[in-house]
Parts: sequence; structure tokens; C-alpha cells
Amino acid sequence: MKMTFRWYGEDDKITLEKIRQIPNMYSVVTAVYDVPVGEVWSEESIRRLKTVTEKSGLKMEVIESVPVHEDIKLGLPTRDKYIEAYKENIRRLGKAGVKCICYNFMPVFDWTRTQLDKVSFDGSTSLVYYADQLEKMDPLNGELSLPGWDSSYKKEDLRKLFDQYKSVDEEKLFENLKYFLEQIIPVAQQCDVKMAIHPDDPPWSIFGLPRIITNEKNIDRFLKLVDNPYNGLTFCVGSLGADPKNDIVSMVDKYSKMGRIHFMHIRNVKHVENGFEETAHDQKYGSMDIVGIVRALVKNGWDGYVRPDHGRMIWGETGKPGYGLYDRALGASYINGVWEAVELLS
Ligand code: DNO
Repeated sequence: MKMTFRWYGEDDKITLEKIRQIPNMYSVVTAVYDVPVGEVWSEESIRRLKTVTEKSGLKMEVIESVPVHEDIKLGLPTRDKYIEAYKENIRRLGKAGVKCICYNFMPVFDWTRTQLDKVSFDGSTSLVYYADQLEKMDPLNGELSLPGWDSSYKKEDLRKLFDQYKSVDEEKLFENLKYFLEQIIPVAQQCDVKMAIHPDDPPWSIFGLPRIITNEKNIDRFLKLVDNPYNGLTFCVGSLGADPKNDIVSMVDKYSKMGRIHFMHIRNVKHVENGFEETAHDQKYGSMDIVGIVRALVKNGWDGYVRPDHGRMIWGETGKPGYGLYDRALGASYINGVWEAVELLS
């Protein structure tokens, strides 16, 4: 496996120098952040990211994300122009040595939590999702904002989008995804860039919007939409694992055996009555069988990219919720340790 770490570019206060010192670190996971969703990234910005990354001794082989414009998800006539731009981004990134692009197909909102600073038993804080808190949230008031969300929407944009999604159910969303994949996967293959869809987080419909990358049945269907190894997965343990019905170890085993997992997000999540709580990465704190997951990957000779995922805030750190340095570095070290042990014992 190749260990990676998300880096939000030159404005990230977690510098490349720090990331570089985490044991076994291979590549950053990054993106060009100053371009509106749907537009082509300038070659200059891509080159600059690559140059600074490589100067620090790291690689830039994974992009998270090249976001998908809502018109593509909605299946509007304007989608073709955004798909052309998407293809051009794949080409440009491929030229810069990128091997894997993570993206998602969640309508309007990316990952969603109801509280970002839940105090845990040891005084650390983490991200949680409680159904009763979600019911009280109004996505249309224009005040909600989460770190993963596109913050450019105004109140009126959100209302319009919600209206447009009234005619898009799960079937339609699958159709629109197929249309998109049929066009981008051949380009990805030509450029030798693996496309890796991120599951929906949480893996169920929220605010009445459809979500489809949620469980094994739907992922099987997704992989068949375009049955090509370049059409693969970011297997996010915490996202799919939030639903206790998903058998994570067996899914990881199955999809890694098929050669369809290109990127693993490994983190732990604890099921609670009313939702879930993010915890330290270590197996004993949550509901995920992290060792079982790693064992399946090692058994299948899997050699993709891995990153620790959301960390708690510990040691007084402040910053982007889920994306501090300390707990994610501990997460990376934990995953390295589990990996090493599983390899040695197998
Ligand atoms: C959360 C992330 C997601 C992910 C996107 C991929 O922390 O895993 O925001 O980057 O969904 O497009």
C-alpha cells in the first residue's frame, strides 16, 4: 500500500514539511482549490502544486476531489460542457503524473455531520451524526456550512437546486451517473488515471435528496455501469461503515479482489442508537474491524493508496474539523502498524 495524507494546498497550515515527517508517508492527496466547480484547472496551478509537493520529498499521485458539477448530476442539457471540462482535467492531471482521482456523486451536499465538536470521554472532540439533530437542521436557510461543502451557494441557489432535484430519484441519478462515466472512463483509461468514486456520507438519503453509493447492491450496480477497472472506488470505511447493515470486511475483500478499489479511506466510526460518532482510528474505540479490513487487503495483494481519514481534535489543536494534524498522524501510524503486523504474520 501507499500511505497518503490530505493536504489542502499552500494555504493549509499543516505544511508539507510536517506531513513529510509522518512515518511511511508517500504522497499527498490534494486539489486545486481556487477554481469554481465545473471549470478546467489551469496547468500552471497543477504544475505549481506538483513542484512544491515534490520539492518536499512527497509525490502528488492522488487528487481529492475533482468535483462534479450539479448539472451533470441533474442531467441537464448543459452537462456536456461540464463533462468536457472534466475530461480535460483528467488529461491535465494525468500529464502531471496523477494516478488516481477521487470524486463523489452526492447531490448538493458532501459529507454531513450534525455536530463538529462533540466532547468524548478523554476530552478530545470529534464529528458526530445524530438523527434528532439532523431533523432540526434546515438545509435551505443558507446558514449551514460544513468543511466539505461547496460554500459558494447562496440561499436562492439552494432553493433552486432543491427544486431541480425534485425530479431526480435514485433511478435517474444512476442514469445520470452512467452518462457521465461512459464519457469520462475512456479518457481516464487513455491517461492511465484510476477514477475512484467516494461513497455517500452518510450512506442514506438526507434532506430528501437521493443518494446512491450507499451499499453493496448499489456499488455492484455502479461498477457495472461501466465495467472497466478504471471505474473504481474510494472505499471509505467510515462512510459505508456508518450503516451497520454494510458488512465492511466482506465488501473490502470482494472489491479489492476484483481490482476495483483504488483508494482506501481508513477510519473508525462507532454506531450509537441515534446515529454514529467518529472515534480514534484504533479498532477498540469504534465499531469497525480495522484489522479485518487490512487483513483482507493484504490477502488480496492490494497495492493502492490509503489515507487516514477524519481525526479528532486533540492536544488543543484547532483547525478544519476532521483535518487536524495530530490525530490523523496517529491514525496513519496506527494503520502502518496494523499493516506491518498483518504482513509479517501472513
Ligand atoms: C470527507 C471526504 C469527502 C471526500 C469527497 C470526495 O472528509 O472524505 O469530502 O473528499 O466526498 O469527493
